[in-house]
Amino acid sequence: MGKAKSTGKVSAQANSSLKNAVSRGNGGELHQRLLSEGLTTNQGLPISDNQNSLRANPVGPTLLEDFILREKITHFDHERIPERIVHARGTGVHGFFELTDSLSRYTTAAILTEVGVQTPVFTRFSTVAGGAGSIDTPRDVRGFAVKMYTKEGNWDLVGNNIPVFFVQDAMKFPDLVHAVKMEPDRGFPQAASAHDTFWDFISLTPESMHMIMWAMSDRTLPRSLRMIEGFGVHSFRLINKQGKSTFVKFHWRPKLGLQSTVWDEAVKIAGADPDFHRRDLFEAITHGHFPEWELAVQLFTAEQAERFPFDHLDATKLIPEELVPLKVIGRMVLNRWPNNFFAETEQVAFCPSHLVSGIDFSNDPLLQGRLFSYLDTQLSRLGGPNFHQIPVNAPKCPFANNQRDGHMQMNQPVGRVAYEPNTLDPEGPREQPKGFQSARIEENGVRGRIRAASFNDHYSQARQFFVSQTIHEQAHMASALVFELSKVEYIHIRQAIVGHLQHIDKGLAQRVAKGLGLREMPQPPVAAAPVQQFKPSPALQTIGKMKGTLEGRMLGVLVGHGSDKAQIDKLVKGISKAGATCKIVALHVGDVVLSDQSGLKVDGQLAGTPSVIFDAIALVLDDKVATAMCNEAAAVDFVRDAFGHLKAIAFDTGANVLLERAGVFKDEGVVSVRDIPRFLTAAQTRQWDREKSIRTLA
Ligand code: HDD
Repeated sequence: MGKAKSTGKVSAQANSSLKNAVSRGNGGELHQRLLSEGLTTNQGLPISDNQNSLRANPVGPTLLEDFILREKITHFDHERIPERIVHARGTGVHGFFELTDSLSRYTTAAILTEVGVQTPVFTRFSTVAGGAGSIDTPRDVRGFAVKMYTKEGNWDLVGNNIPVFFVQDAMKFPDLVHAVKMEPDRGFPQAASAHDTFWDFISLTPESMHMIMWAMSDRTLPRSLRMIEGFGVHSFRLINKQGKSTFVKFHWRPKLGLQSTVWDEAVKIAGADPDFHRRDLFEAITHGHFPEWELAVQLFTAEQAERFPFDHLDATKLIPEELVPLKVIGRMVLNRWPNNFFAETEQVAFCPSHLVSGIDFSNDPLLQGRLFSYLDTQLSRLGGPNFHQIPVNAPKCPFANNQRDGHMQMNQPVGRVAYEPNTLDPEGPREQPKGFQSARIEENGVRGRIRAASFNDHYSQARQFFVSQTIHEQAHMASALVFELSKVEYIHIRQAIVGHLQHIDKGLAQRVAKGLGLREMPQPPVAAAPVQQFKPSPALQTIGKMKGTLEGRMLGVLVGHGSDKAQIDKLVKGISKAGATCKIVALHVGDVVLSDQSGLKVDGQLAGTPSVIFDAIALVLDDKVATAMCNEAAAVDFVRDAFGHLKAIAFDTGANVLLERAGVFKDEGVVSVRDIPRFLTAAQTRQWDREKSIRTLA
């Protein structure tokens, strides 16, 4: 029969090990015996020498005939595929989505109506601007892409950790990306927006101002990927049995709450551990601490949307929770690290156009452009139109059609018929009347290259975001703007940005102008629409969404020879009871000999385990060791940085001398290690009030 039906078996085959491939092809006894030894060419030929190439004589040239060498090197030469043009650096995890509250009134999609069913997912987190080998902690938006292998087909929700976007129309996306990526003549900066071309583009793109406020906030400096929110960004539609459509926005909310680092910390983490986020996720999952997110929706009708004081089809706008509350409908748990980074994380192909019946797109012009871009990019990135057969991309439900051939075709469709309609293959795939239906929408108006007037308000929500932040977060934003713009060489670009800021908040504009040493306040540009004074929305804060818990956090305990064994035991027990991970740090790896002569295994050598990787630190040191550590830069930095990054510090009286050396003064967050409950409470948050005493913020 002529149908190309795949049930996932083909995928499994493609993924099968070399051993299986060889044994399937050649059942011979010699092969079976050699297989236990293992190494073969890709054609199944047992390899006798994997150390030496074939040479004309012991000191002679290598022979072209050496097909084993050529096969090995040719494969190696082609191991890399083009990295993603954006979101190149990422890390992915398997897990499941489980619906807890049915949306059957609004949609027919099984994944949103069948409570309790667990749907497998693959979720990839990413930075946007940097290349695949860049760092995990630049100031950048984080991608949050979820592929849900539903029983009705794959649904990809390809979002970010910020609910709005830089531009309104897909036409501007290549310009935005060219502006933020490293400058083409010099090949730097890598993974950084602090350069002329980015801010030049932004200064001429007032619609980006709302996103800029988010980008300059601590949201773009996450402490952990387990502590970020995710947003579908655009309005989508849900379609119910009667064909009625309701608008929907999707939100992922982390169970661990939100947490960010401070800028100086993020910069230092980049040096200490460029893989900080990837490692954090890997360690959490391999230790069974599975990160979890709630899926929440905002549902609203077209009539409601008419009354919003902004256009929800404009991706530079969000819908405040105060206007349309969030309804939690499910949870996602990530619980399985991929077997192979390349095969899964690198080859996973997300497309916003992958959706299931009962869900549909809106007219958001950014989304409409995305529907083209992703499928197109996968063709060159993954080499052809059969990328859906790669196991991580293949639906886990049956799929069948008459598409044939192409690069890397893994299936072997049988029969004569690869077209429809036909009479020759009555069993072949046919249209399904109950299949996907686009929302029945009446469209009218005059076509043209038009930006709707309802998209003109570029500053009101930017202002709302800024005024919704705590004073600490506002100071961080002002300082981030000063930092970024100070890296811009052209003064007119700095001035233009400060001009925009005046529409958002005069105080902010003044702080940034002062930080940049501008003598005069630049003129604000003409605003295309009046700035509306929306009420603050505390849900937009990061600090406000930090959870009073130690769950998912990591604490570091600095010890040395002679440290108080009983105290360390109590502390470690307290930390683990509070749900945090504890790492023992000392000058050297190996064991330290404690006060009772027992040995304690050290997890990290001090010079390689700076305090930036911890949420709080404890210093359990006797006088002698602490005094010696005063001459160790790594020890002084360990303490100074923890203090500077507003973390809680617990100390033994012996460690006083080290605190002094590091310039630490006692505040609410610097507590005796004898008072473990107080330390653990202080460790749940950052000491925001400390900041004004230790650094000048704009
Ligand atoms: Fe995009 C990748 C998120 C606008 C074109 N995008 C990509 C990824 C995420 C997003 C998370 C990485 C997926 C993965 O892990 O493989 N992109 C967004 C969001 C946007 C957005 C939330 C706005 C709301 N993107 C956007 C536009 C275009 C693209 C307007 C083009 C018109 N995006 C791409 C791309 C990428 C991509 C070039 C690069 C690699 C890929 O698709 O697979 O096609």
